[in-house]
Amino acid sequence: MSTGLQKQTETPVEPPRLNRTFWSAPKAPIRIVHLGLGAFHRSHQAWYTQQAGDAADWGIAAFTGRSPDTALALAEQDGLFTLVERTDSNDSFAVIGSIVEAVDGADVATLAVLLASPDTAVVTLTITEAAYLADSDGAFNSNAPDVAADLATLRSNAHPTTPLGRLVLGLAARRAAGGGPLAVVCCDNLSNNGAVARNAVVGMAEAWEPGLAEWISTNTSFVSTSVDRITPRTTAADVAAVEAFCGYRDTSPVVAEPFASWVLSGEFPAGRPRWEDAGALFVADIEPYENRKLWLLNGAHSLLAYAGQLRGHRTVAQALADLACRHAVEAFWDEAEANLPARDLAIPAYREALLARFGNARIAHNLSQVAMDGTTKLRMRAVPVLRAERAAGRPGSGAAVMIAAWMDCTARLPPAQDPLAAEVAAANALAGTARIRALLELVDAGLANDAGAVQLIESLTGTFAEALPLIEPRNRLTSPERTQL
Ligand code: CS2
Repeated sequence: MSTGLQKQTETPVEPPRLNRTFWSAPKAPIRIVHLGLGAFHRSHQAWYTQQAGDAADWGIAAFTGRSPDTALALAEQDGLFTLVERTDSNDSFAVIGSIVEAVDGADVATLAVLLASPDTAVVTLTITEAAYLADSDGAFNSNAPDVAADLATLRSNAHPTTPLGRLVLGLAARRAAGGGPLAVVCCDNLSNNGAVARNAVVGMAEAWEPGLAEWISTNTSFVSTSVDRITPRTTAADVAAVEAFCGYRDTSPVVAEPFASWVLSGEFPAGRPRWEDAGALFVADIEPYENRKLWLLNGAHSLLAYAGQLRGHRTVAQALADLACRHAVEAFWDEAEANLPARDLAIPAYREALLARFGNARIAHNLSQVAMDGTTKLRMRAVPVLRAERAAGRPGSGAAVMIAAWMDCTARLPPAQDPLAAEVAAANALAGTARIRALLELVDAGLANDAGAVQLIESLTGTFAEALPLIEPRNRLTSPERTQL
């Protein structure tokens, strides 16, 4: 018997692509230009800008770095993306609309037009630590090969390829157009990052056209910041989770921990969003905040990255769960803490919070990602603590073991991305103490001349093999003691 019903061929309904119907606020005018459109910019500065009470006045034009992919993907979503805030038990989802234009970084002509505009008041940067081409003392290295290549393009009126060269060209357009003063806000994990950015931008301009360097020095405020929000790389599973929960397809969501912090110090001659509405802190003296974050968070991250990979772990949470790594982190923290001013920094609570943040196993933060650019990162994360400990007459083993573990990784794991990768490989062709000294020289020339430091680091290589290392933290408090502080 026929039912009279035809069998339907079911075609799965494609969810719509994330678009403005999911985010109804009008586009804010472009007043911020960002260089380095990656996941961290989106989970941090874009989020802060969206939370500001005057967000409607502050749109971001964000330029990618080497690869245009994120710009191309976001442009198809009108700049919109989903921020997934991930706790250790659940996810929450929010659309972020503060990026109103996502642009391929190679489009230097658009960058120049935007920087020339007097409407643009702020330039934010997340171009990676290595991109500032700084020596270990933060001075601009005008002999770096990238600088020579960019200077040649600038001189021949072609488009530079490094973020520094592009920024300098944009600032030249601003000077020519009379666009007026503005603020450059460095959001990379470097100590004294405003000064490092100033040295780099003014140094590059000086080598091209000294008059421009002078204009930049007078008209650009280089704001120093300490930025913080753990933001792992987005995975295919994250894309699927957004689709399942939100009912639209977003090819470029960002996952981050709920915690966020932004401490800033400096002038904004053409204004800025009210980032303080979202919890940003404006301070006169940023150094203690920078050091607290760079040493305790980033330092521990690098230590976990090298020690953890040597012990076969893949993520920060996995490494922290290994007592060998955990003890090394606590010992390093004891040393770092001894060199931080105790007042106002609430270091015991900060450490306790870090353990919880690192321990969030739902944030799959890959150690291999943290391990990249080791020569630059160790300079900010291990060297200052090691130097301070040695100056105080203590060995500094907690910081030294981070450098030793990095050295072991360079020899035992596939080569990681590093601005000095060729030099690292050449140093590894040496043996014994000569190898240790040559590798240390790439991180800090001064320490490489300290025979005691070289010997200490050499003695700590091999720490993270199979057996538990014998590093015991000095003043380790138990969790209940810490929470009471
Ligand atoms: C990490 C940072 O990859 C790294 O070097 O240490 O990206 C870290 O996750 C952020 O600074 C957290 O704010």
